[in-house]
Order: sequence, then structure tokens, then C-alpha cells
Amino acid sequence: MTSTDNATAPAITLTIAGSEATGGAGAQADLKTFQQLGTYGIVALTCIVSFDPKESWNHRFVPVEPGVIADQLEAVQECYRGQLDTVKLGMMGSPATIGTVATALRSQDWRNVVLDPVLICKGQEPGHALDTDEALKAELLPLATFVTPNHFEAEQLSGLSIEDEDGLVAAARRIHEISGAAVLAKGGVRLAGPDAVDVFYDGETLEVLRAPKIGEVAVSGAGCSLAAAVTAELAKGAAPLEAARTAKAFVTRGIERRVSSNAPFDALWQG
Ligand code: PXL
Repeated sequence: MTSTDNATAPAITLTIAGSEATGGAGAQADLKTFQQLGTYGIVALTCIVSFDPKESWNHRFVPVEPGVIADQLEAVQECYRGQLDTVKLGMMGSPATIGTVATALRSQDWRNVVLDPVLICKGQEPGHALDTDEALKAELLPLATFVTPNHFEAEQLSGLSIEDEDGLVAAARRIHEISGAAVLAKGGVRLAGPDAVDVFYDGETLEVLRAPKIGEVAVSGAGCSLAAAVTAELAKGAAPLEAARTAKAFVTRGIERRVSSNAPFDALWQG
């Protein structure tokens, strides 16, 4: 039975992501972004991150059991079968989670799979992060239609070291070659210069997106919100480059209106 009027029904967007309890990043940022951009947001939770104020705000990380992740995805995919064709992948946190998510993704066709390849979380074991990196490359990157690596993730995925804008362009090209996906590689505040520079490349069009940096410190939730905004725009029918431009403007505005707290970093505000 369906009771929605399809003319007014919102596009549906699923994020498979972790909770970040203070609300700046992760699933919380994704859902707020989806809502603000007019899509119907759904979340399947992969892990729970709680910053530790007693330990310089390091991340305490608890994975959700693979069986529980599979249950959430089964519920969502059956509930919206025929309507759900756009998904965002955020923090996975472990190879087991990646395997479970990849299996669920392969059980249906997708129009848009936006992979935010979140690799490292302060407080996780470095060895653990390496395994996660390998699993992500092997199992999720081939399913992605759009990838949004930050500076560190772009280095990991491309195998190149990125010193400047040319390096970011080379990495974006390389990641496209490996994945076939549209790539939005984010320089953020990591590259020198007055602008926050991101590089879009989809195999045909190369575009450098620029906005004046707002401070020199990364704002929590910027990466998650950027990828979520790309996801929402693609779900509504935007072309990849158009989605990237809208997302960049959305994040720039959200950083201008950021929320400060007792943590040593501010959080982006999507509203
Ligand atoms: O910003 C990356 C990120 C993604 N997802 C979760 C996080 C973080 C960073 O804190 O906690 C759940």
C-alpha cells in the first residue's frame, strides 16, 4: 500500500554512518543536511563515537554488531524497495562492518553510491585503520559512483603524496582511474593559500572549486556535510558537477555559521 502523493514525495536518501554524540559529524550531520536540502533522511548506524573530554577529546569508538547493521539495512531496503536508489557511506570503522555493508549494497541496484572514505578516527589502533583502508578499497570503492576523500584519504587511496593543488588534481585523476567514480578531493585547510580548494574530476570534466578559507582550523562535520549535500543533490536529480558546486556552497555557508562549544573545535551548522 502506498499513501504518498508522488508529485510531492521527497527523494529518499540513506546514510550508512556512525553516530558522533556531540552532533557535529557523522550520521547527525548527514541527517541535518538531508533535511535542510529537502530529502527524506534515513540512517543505518555502523558505530558509536563518543569524544572523551578527559583525554583531549579523543574518540571512544564502539562498533555496532555486524548482524545489527545487516538488520537495519534489511529493514530500510525492504521498506523502500523501488524508491531507494541513493546512499551515502560514512564511517565504517572496521573490515567486518565493510563486509556487511558491501553485501547489503550488492543486493540491489543503485543510481548513486556516495562514498566518504572516512579512514581514521583518533583513538583507533593504527593497525586497525590499515585493515579498514584495505577493505574499503577492495569492497566499497568499486561500488561507489561518487567519492569525497579529504587530503589524507586522497593520499591513501591514490598512493600519491599531495603537497599542493597540482598534487590534489593528480590524486583526483588517479582515484577516478581506480574507481570509475566521480571524485571530489578536498584540500580544505590542509593546502597552503588563501582558499579552501576542492578538485572535481569525473573522467571528462576537471574543475577546481574554491572558496576563501574561513580560519585555518578544520570545522567538525564539514566533510560529512559536504558528502551528504552531494548525496541529497544527486538524489534530487542534479548532475555530479552541479551537486559538487551546490555542496561546496552549502558547506561554506555552514562554516560561516558554525557553532562553538567547550570542545576545541567548532561544528558546522546546516540550518
Ligand atoms: O568527520 C569524520 C567522522 C565521521 N563519522 C563519525 C565521526 C567522525 C569524526 O569525528 O565521529 C561517526
